[in-house]
Amino acid sequence: MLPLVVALWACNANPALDRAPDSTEGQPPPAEIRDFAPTADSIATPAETPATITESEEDAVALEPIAIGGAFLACRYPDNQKQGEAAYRMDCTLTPEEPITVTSVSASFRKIDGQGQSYNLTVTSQNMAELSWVLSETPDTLFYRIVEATISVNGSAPTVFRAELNSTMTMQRVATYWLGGEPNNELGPNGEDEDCAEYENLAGKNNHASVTGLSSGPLGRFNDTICTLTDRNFLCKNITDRVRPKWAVSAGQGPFSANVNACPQGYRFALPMSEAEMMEVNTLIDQRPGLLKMWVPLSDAVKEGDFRISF
Ligand SMILES: [Ca+2]
Ligand SMILES: [Ca+2]
Ligand SMILES: [Ca+2]
Repeated sequence: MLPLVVALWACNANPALDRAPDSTEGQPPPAEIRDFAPTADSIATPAETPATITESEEDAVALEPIAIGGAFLACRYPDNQKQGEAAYRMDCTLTPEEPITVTSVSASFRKIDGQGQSYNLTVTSQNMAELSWVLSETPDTLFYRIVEATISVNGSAPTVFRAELNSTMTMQRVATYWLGGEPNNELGPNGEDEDCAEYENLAGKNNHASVTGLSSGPLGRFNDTICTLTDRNFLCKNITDRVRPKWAVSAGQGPFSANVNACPQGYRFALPMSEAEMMEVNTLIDQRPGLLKMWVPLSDAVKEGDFRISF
């Protein structure tokens, strides 16, 4: 299993306190982070949780505002979510450098796309003592990797934190997205089992029906196949701009493991996450009759039958 979260850093008004990210690729310099300086409006706190929880006047005076610039934010998606949901859950935790007693917190969260645009995430619940939050987001932002939070603890100045998602999530299967009878984990000629998902065009879907005698629903396009097959393109989603098309097919082909660098700049190996997106991709690939099949980021190589999506 991949490490859940890497490359976390915090931004502070004092550059000396900034933490360098583990990787600088594709990440804006700290100066840009300050573009997201919070306003009163952006420091949102869920209605269930008061913005400020102070035990007493005395406590508030006794506790020094903490320096949270050295804290780090980590976020991950819980397992077993499902394609086709209207919202997806993400869990985030802020870990201070030293243990602290928390008396008040305000926090707001956003996803950041490749051009630095931010998209608000909804805070579903907050655990003040543990500085942890349950967030929800729409499928539209799922493949953006950067989570940004503006957090104030015990009256500290609002501080901007960023976390880079690098995780996988087991995904409940939606039968209607798969071809009839798939996934079937059929053994290949050398005894390999089928651990990677491919996306069939209409010709492939019709061929599957004639070979197996099994019909598929209107959206059904996925099949599990052998991961080392090389005559497959990759499905790519635009995570950067609103100018180029939302979906693209990689120019090159390769085995499933070649997905990391397969997509064009600004696009990411991605999966349709709703019926509407399935229809968009169906339309796209059916207009490309020369296209054989595409990989999509679903694999049950870790645990048979347990398909994972990567972020
Ligand atoms: Ca399998
Ligand atoms: Ca199969
Ligand atoms: Ca397997």
